[in-house]
Amino acid sequence: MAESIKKEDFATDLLGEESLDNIHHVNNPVLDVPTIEKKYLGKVVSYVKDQSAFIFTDGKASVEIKVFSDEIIRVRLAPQGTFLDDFSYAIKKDLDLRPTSFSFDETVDTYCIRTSVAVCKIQKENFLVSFEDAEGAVINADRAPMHWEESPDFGGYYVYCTKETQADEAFFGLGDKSTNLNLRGRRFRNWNSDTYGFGFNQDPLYKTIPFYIGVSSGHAYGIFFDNTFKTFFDFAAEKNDRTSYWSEGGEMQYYYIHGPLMMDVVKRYHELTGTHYMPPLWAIGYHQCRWSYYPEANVREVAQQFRKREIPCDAIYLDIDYMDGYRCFTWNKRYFPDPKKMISDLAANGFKTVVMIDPGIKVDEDYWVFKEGKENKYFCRRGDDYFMEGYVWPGRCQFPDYTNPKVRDWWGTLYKGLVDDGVAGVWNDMNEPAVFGRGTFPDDVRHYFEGLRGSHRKAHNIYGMQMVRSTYDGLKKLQRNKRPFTITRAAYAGTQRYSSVWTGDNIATWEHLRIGLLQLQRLSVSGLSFCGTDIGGFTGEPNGELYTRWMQFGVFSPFMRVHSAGDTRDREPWSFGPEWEAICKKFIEIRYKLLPYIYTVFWRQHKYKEPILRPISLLEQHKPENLQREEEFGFGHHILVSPVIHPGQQSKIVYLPEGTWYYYFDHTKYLGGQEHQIDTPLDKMPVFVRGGSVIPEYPVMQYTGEKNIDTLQLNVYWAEGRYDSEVYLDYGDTFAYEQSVYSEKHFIVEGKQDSLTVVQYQEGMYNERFDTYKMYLVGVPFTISRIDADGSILTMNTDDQGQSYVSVEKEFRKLTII
Ligand code: MIG
Repeated sequence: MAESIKKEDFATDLLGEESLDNIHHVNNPVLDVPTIEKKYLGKVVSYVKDQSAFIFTDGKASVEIKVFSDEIIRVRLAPQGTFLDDFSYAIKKDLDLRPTSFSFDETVDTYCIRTSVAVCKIQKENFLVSFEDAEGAVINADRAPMHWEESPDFGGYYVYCTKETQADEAFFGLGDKSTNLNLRGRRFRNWNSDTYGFGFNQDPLYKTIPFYIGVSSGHAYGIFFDNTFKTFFDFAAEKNDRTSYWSEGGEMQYYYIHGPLMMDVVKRYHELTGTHYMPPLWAIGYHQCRWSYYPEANVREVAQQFRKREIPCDAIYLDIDYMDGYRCFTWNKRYFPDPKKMISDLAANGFKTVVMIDPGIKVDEDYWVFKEGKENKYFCRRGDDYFMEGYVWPGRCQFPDYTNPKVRDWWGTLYKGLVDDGVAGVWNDMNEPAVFGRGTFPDDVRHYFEGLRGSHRKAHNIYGMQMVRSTYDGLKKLQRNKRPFTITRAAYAGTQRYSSVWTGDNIATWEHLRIGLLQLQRLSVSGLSFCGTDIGGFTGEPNGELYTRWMQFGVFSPFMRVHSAGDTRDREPWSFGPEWEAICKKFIEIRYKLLPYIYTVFWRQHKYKEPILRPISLLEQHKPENLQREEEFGFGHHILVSPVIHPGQQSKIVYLPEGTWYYYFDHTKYLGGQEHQIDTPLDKMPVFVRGGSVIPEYPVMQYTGEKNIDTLQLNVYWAEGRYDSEVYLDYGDTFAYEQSVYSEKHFIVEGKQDSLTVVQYQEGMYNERFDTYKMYLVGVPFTISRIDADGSILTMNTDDQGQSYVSVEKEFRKLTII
C-alpha cells in the first residue's frame, strides 16, 4: 500500500475546532471511485429490531447495537449496510451473556436502548451514539458520528470512532505499552512487533490489546475495540477534548462496558475474553532461564548449584540452541546426546524443563516438519500463491498458517517427541511474527482465518495468539489433560485463555525495572494477568543491586523468571556475590512461602475474573490523585507492594489504601488512606498485608511439591471490622478443578478491640492431606485470655522461633478469641 498515506500522521477526526454543524457529509450514493475522503454517518432514517440487537440505518450505512448483558453493549458499523461475518478470535466461545431485561423507546430526537444499569442513546439527526447510566449521567459519548474512508489499495475501509473526553478523564489498559499508567495525552498503535531493547514510550511493542478503561468523576467504563488490523488509539493527544480509535481495515466494532467500578469493568472484559486457566503449581514458582544453557553439562551444573545453595527453583529453560540447526522439534545431539535422560534426572531433582519453539520452519527437504507442512500446504502463501519465505534463526524458513484449525491441530501434534522426552512447558517466541530484515510478513500474505480468509493485514496481530493456542491445545492432549504451561511473546486480546506472557527483550537498567512495573500492572488490567518481565533485564549488564531489586519485584510478579541474552555475564542468583545471593535467596523463599496465597490469587483470577496486579487507580478510583499513582500495586487482594526502583534508595513514600496494614517483615501496623515513608534497606522492600486477611503460607521448599503439607500455616491479621479471605487448594496439575474437585476455604474475620472471630466454610470437593491449621495471630490489640473453636478450648503453643500459634482442626466452623 502507498506508504505516503501515513495514517498515523493523520488527524483522526478532522472536525476542526467546531461543532457538529461543520461536519461535511459526503455520503454520496454514486461514489464508487477510490477516495480517501472521510465519510460520516448521516441522519438515522429507520431501524429494525432483531432479538437483542437493533439495526439503524442512514439509508446506506448501518449500525448494529446489540445488548450482550446489562453492562455490555456492542456497536458495529457497516459502511455499505452489509456487516462482516460475526466472528472474533478474542471473544471466548462459550459466551453465555444475556441481559436480564432491556427496553427500547423513541423520542422526537433519539432512540434509547435501556438495560437495568445503562442507556444507549442514538441521536436521530446526526447518528451520535452515547452511553449513560440509569440516572442519566453521560458516561461515554460520540464526539463525531462514526466515520470511514474507502481504501484505494485493498478494498474495505479505514474505520474511525471519536469520543468526547472529560477534563479530568484518565485512561488505562492497552496491554504492554511501555509508558505511564495513565495513557492520556498519547497516541498508540497496535501492530505486534519484535522490539529488542525497546525504550520508554516506544510503540508498538509485542502485543495488541485494544481495550481501554476511562475514568472520569470517579466513574469508570471500558471500550474494547475488537479489530485485528493495525489499530490506533488517541487519548486526547491531538485534541484535549476527544479520544479516537481507528483501524486500517475490518469493522468498526466495539463493546461498551459499563462500570462504574474499574474492577467491574475489568471483570466484564474478562466475561467477554475469558480468564487464565489454573496454571500448574510449579509454573508459579521461580524459573531460571538463559539464552542459552547448553550443552547438557551446563544445564546440569546450573540445576546442581540451585540445590547446593538451597535456592528454590522449579523450572529451567532451554532456548533455541538445544535444537539441531534451529529446527523446531529436534535436538542438537552433540549438546544433548540423551535429552530424555537429562530431563528425567532434572525432574528427579525437582526441575521442570521448558523449551522454546519458534514459528519459522527451516526450508529443508530432509526435515520432516518441513516436508509435512509442505505436502499438506500448511505454510502461509503470498498474494499470488508463492510461499511466504523469510529468514529467521534456522535460515530460510516458511511459516505455518495458525489461523487454519487443521494447521493448529497438526502443530499441536508436533510436540509429541518433546513431551515424550519429558518436556513440561513450551515457550513460543518470534510469533509477532518476526522475520529478520523485513520485520514481519508482507501485507499480501494470505491467511485462512477460520475460513473467512484475510491478508496479513488482518491476521498479523492474532498470528502469535493462534500459535500459542495450538501449542496449548496440543500439549493438553499430549500431556493427558495435565495443565499445560505455555508462554508467548506476541498476543492479542483473549490470549489469556491459552498462555502466560512475558514483556520481551528489555534492558538491564533501572528505567526498565520501572517500565516493567508499569507494563505488568497494565497487562493485568488488560486481561493478561499471568505476566512477567525478564528479571534482571534481557540485554545489558545489571549490577548486584539492580538484579536484586528486580528479583524483589519478581517475587510479586505473577510470572517469575530470570532471563538474559547470550552475550551477557552470568545471571544466576549467586552470580553477583554472596551478599546479593543471600538477599535473592531470602526473597525467592518468600515467593515459596506465599505460594498458596499466590495460587489462591490465580484462582480468583480464573474464577472471579479479578486481575492479579491491581493498580491503585483500580483499588481506589474515587480519589483523583490515585489515578496518577504508579508504583504501589495490590498483589491479589491482601498484599500491597511498592518495589524499589532507584539505586541507593534508602526509603520511599508509599501510599496505602484505606484500612489497616501490616509491614510484612515485622508486623508494624500502618493506617491506610495515606502515604507513609518506608525504609528500604537492601534486604527489604515495602510489602504490606491488609488487616483482616488470612494469608496461608507453606514452609520453604526447594521446588513445589517437595514436601507434604501436614499442617497448613495461616496468618490471621487483626483489624477492626469484617473481612473476607479465601484459601484455594487442589491437585495442582489436573483439570479436576473444572469438576469442582478443589477446596475453596472462606474465612470471615471479624475484629474488635477486645475480640477476634474467624468463621470458616468451604466450597468444592477436594480434601487435602493435612488435618490442622497452624494459626498465627498478628496485631491482636488485647491480651488473649481464651481461644474457643466450636465450643472447645484451645491453648497457645510456641514454635522454634519463639512465636506463639494455635493449632486448630481444619474443619472448624467458628473460632473465637477474647
Ligand atoms: O532473536 O531465542 O525475546 O527471550 O532469548 C531473538 C533467543 C530471539 C527473543 C526472545 C528472547 C530469546 C531470544 N529470542
